[in-house]
Amino acid sequence: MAVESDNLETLAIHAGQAPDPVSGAVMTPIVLASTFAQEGPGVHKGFEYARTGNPTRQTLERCIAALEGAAHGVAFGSGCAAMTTLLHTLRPGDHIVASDDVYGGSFRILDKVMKPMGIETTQVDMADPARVEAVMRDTTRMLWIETPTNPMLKLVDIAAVAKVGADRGALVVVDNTFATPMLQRPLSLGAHAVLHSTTKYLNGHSDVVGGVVVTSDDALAERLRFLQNAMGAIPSPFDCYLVLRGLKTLPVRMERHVRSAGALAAWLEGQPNVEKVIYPGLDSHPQKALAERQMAGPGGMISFVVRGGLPAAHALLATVKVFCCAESLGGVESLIEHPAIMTHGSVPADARAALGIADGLIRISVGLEAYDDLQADLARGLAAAAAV
Ligand code: P1T
Repeated sequence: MAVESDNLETLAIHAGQAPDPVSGAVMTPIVLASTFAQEGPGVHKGFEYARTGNPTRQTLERCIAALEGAAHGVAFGSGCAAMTTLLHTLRPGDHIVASDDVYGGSFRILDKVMKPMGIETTQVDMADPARVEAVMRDTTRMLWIETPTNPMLKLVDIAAVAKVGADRGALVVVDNTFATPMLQRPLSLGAHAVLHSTTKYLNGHSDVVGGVVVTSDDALAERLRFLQNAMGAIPSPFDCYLVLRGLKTLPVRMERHVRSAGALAAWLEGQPNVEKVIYPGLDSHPQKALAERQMAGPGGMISFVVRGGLPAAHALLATVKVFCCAESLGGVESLIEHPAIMTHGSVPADARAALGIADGLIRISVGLEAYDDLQADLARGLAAAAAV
């Protein structure tokens, strides 16, 4: 029997899972078989061929769906695979309205994959829902919301923008990768579907690339399952197992990520060669009130601008040791990166400039190391940057 609960801490450990009926194993088995025996043609235990369905994957899909309060989950081989498959529910001639500041790879899919297929996207600062409404067309079929955005940590009022989309019959999708269901549950605010790069906080240990889409819309879920099987961008059973394992500690990890990030953001704001700190929990963040209303915590990501531009940024990145210079986020270890060169290099320079992705902009993913070590590491990095 599966454990039932309304508490995310319990669901993260038990949702979709029960001791293995054959062996009693308390952890979900990794089922590697690519095909499943059928008693006769079409007579089977619910699994036929492993692209179509796999027990380890199904358990993961059910667990993440439960955490987001969704009826269905569909897992993929990466966040980008999840996005590309979801976008294939659209048809040529359809139009998307997306947040202006999205992960560089998400922009690349919209601009270099979907646009040549006749699916155009208009990007807009969604801080004001009226701006979303103003760019919607008769052909707008999807709103693509990222909140907090990557890397500028802008927020979107999900309930307000979802209403604009739903009133016009558009599917409202939220990329909830930065917040996780621990901090924000978009379906309860009116979104129709939620996407995650499970590579990040959900797995949490920087050893899996994966993605998922969850929804309570039965027809959308059926179409996504069809596309998951037909297009085939599935995750491996081992990766599904690792994400399931990571999910069990998501609630406690997020608590620590938020606590350390909040303290570091406040400390960074007091440093003389830091020009600006962007963190939704700071009074200086223009949408702090929205963060408090919409999120259970401001998250574990901080962006800041170091004085001295590119040379100073290079010196900082070369000096830090606890923070590892690498793309990605959401792992137990702290990461630091330079969005203009790294994660958002695929965004055109003029668009980056308009968003504020400057040469001095640094993004950090605050990990679970001792807080004092994190602060001391950044202090050394900032001293090196000041000396350039
Ligand atoms: O890397 P992948 O699992 O394919 O996920 C893509 C993706 C989707 N959505 C958001 C908000 C993301 O941040 C990402 C991936 N982002 C990084 C690799 C990064 O360093 O920002």
